[in-house]
Amino acid sequence: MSSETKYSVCTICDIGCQLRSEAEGGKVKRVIAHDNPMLASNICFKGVAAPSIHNHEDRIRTPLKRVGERGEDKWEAISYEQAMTEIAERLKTVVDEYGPESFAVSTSGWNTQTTHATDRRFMNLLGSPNWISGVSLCAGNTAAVNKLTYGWFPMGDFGNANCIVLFGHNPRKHSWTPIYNQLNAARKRGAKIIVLDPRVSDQAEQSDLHLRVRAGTDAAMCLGWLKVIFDEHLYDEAFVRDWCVGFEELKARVDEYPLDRVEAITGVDQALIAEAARMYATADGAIIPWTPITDMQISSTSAIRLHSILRAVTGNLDVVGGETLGGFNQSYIPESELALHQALSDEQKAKQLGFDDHPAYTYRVAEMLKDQTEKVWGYPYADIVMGCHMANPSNVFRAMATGDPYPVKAFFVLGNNALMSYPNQHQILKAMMNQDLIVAHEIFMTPTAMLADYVLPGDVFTERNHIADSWSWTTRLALSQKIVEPPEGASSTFEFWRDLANAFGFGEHFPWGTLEELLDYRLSRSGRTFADFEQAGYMEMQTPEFRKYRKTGFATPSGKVELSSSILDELGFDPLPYYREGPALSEAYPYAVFSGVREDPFFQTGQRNIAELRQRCPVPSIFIHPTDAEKEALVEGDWVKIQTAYGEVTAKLAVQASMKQGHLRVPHGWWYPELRGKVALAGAFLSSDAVLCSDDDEFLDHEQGIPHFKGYPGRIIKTQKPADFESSAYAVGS
Ligand SMILES: Nc1nc2c(c(=O)[nH]1)N[C@H]1C(S)=C(S)[C@@H](COP(=O)(O)OP(=O)(O)OC[C@H]3O[C@@H](n4cnc5c(=O)[nH]c(N)nc54)[C@H](O)[C@@H]3O)O[C@H]1N2
Ligand SMILES: Nc1nc2c(c(=O)[nH]1)N[C@H]1C(S)=C(S)[C@@H](COP(=O)(O)OP(=O)(O)OC[C@H]3O[C@@H](n4cnc5c(=O)[nH]c(N)nc54)[C@H](O)[C@@H]3O)O[C@H]1N2
Ligand code: SF4
Ligand SMILES: [Mo]
Repeated sequence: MSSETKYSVCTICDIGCQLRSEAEGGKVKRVIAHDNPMLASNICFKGVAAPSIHNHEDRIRTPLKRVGERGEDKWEAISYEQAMTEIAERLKTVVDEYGPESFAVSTSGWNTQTTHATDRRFMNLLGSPNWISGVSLCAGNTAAVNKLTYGWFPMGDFGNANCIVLFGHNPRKHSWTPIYNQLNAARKRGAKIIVLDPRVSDQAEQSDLHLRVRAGTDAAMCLGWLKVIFDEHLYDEAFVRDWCVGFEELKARVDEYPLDRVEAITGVDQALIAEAARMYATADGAIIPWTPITDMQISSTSAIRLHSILRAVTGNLDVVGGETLGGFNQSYIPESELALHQALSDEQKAKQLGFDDHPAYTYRVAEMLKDQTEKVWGYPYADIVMGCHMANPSNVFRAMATGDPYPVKAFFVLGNNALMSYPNQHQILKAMMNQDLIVAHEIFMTPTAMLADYVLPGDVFTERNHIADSWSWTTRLALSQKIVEPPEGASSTFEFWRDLANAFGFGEHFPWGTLEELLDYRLSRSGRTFADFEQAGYMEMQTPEFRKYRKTGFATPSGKVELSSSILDELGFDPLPYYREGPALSEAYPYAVFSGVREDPFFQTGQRNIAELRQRCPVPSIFIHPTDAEKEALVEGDWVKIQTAYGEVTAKLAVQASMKQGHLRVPHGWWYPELRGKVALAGAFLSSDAVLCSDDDEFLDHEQGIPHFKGYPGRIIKTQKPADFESSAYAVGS
């Protein structure tokens, strides 16, 4: 049997490692390291398991139509053509009755990368602004908030930085592997690493300084750092004078956070706070890499803005060893253009759910930044990490559930387990039960897909050609080659949107017959085709032009770095960063519960059905500090429930000295594929963090409306191992 090897960009998690895949006899056999030594050092468990995922017997291989009640998980197999005809007809009925804004889409990051913004393109032509994504909680929202300060989302120069600050972010061998490698290389070079984490995480263990912050208090910590930096004149006075606005106002705000106050809020000794601030501010080249931890907490907008302010005032913006403002890759048409945001009228943009309540990443801000973005970066809309100009998920699910402020009656979900991937899972279920039409585009039958009317099988990264462009965050373009054929009934997300567009009479805007033609189009301004790109190599990047702002200014309304945000001011929010306390702990709910610490063998809600991965982590765990365990009369291995005022989840107890006292860690993403047919929605409500976390106002960041997943009130009680688990193949012996 002949075997071959091709370049792949792994899309199992969002970091997109460059690897190679081997196929034999029309099947993927192995995923192996890249041949470039810079890219070859290691592959995580999940990447190695790609052939088991791609060839898995549970993969959906043919379009399915619901025959039972919604959520009953009963299906008939139909053809792709029948599915698309019926979906188009039913969507037209909804749009005719309720208007285009009654159509919402939820999608995700890398796994649906072959969409090439055709989803936004379709929605913008149709007239719906109600697109949401998991990136509203992860990097997409950071990008949007960074733009408020200096008009772009920078990438840290790990290769040259002399100090790296990790706010919770904990890359390790099987999580964010390429960043883990970069951190190891930096440490070897002598770069200092500061970690802020309630736990003694893997990165904290090896850090130069570890600040054990109380969960959810990162914004207060940053204000404390600025207090030290301003009081001790550790900032770049020339840059602040020439390129920043709002310094005096910011300084006055920072003066409200003396270190004794910051110590009281964060639980970190003030001498250590000052030492860390000095280490960061005096390093010759320092970075604060993006972190999801500040993307999911009550003061998120302030915390993200504070990171961007720290970068700017310490002179680390757009310099070697600092944070690069890369701009678009000029040889690849960006998603920002493909999305056709201009096609959506102002009237429809203003209907975007969240536009009034929580506008920071909606079209409302995008419109305010449009002229300057075009002037500086060449395009009016900068879709960085997909996350800009989107609706607020909680507002969308409320509208779906209740019709407030208007009905949303059709919901398409592509490569995203939406039921479990936002706060308030109870409301999401209610929302989905109230739909006239749900379509899921998936590779496995997830709890979300079980709630659909139609499930369309997706392809995977070994089955399609692609050029990954790092979502315009950097200028890197990476080659990913098809090595095997997708299942016969499968479609790429691009084909799905193109075919739907044809059914709606928008075909002229989707003139690409194949993905390769679309890739040719995206490369056309550099006079190349996909075949040329494949021939030339596997990766290219543009050399950054540092301090471009000296020629163009920043892409903000003032053209400067806005320490005080004119946009937040105009929207009626506090223009300066502040700290807000999350929902209060109480006698009934005395612990601060946080989601996070991803399990090594899985990506988010996925892969619980992949035996070689599940064996590494058969059941979910809740972490507790030994002192708290003793107080609660609990021991390692007990089955426990975390309860909040909103719900409860069950998992096994792990007593860990590395935990911070007073905190409980709840895992994200657990459902039980093996309980399909035995427990409703395959146990999606048994152990999911989204059951515990509310989206009531006191849980939501004001400006973005994102939930507080980092330190909400809960309690822990002992329970029995759920009876259903006894029959679970993976729970044996656990
Ligand atoms: N409650 C809660 N919600 C969260 C988080 C949390 O901690 N708690 N974390 C947030 C974070 S950090 C992130 S990054 C997001 C992640 O949210 P998602 O990126 O949606 O992550 P997954 O849960 O892995 O869901 C992806 C789905 O895509 C399917 N899939 C995989 N490959 C393909 C493909 O090639 N084509 C198609 N069509 N489908 C595919 C998988 O089977 C899986 O069901 O969730 C966010 N939401
Ligand atoms: N194997 C594997 N790897 C993954 C993923 C996966 O699902 N599986 N998911 C990927 C994705 S999409 C993401 S977003 C990342 C997430 O990965 P990371 O960025 O590493 O984040 P987490 O693992 O959620 O949590 C990291 C640390 O944050 C600490 N922490 C909790 N609350 C707070 C807080 O309020 N403040 C501070 N400063 N620290 C806090 C926790 O104690 C924990 O040690 O992992 C990526 N890598
Ligand atoms: S870290 Fe693992 S799962 Fe993520 S892209 Fe790399 S190989 Fe794939
Ligand atoms: Mo994430």
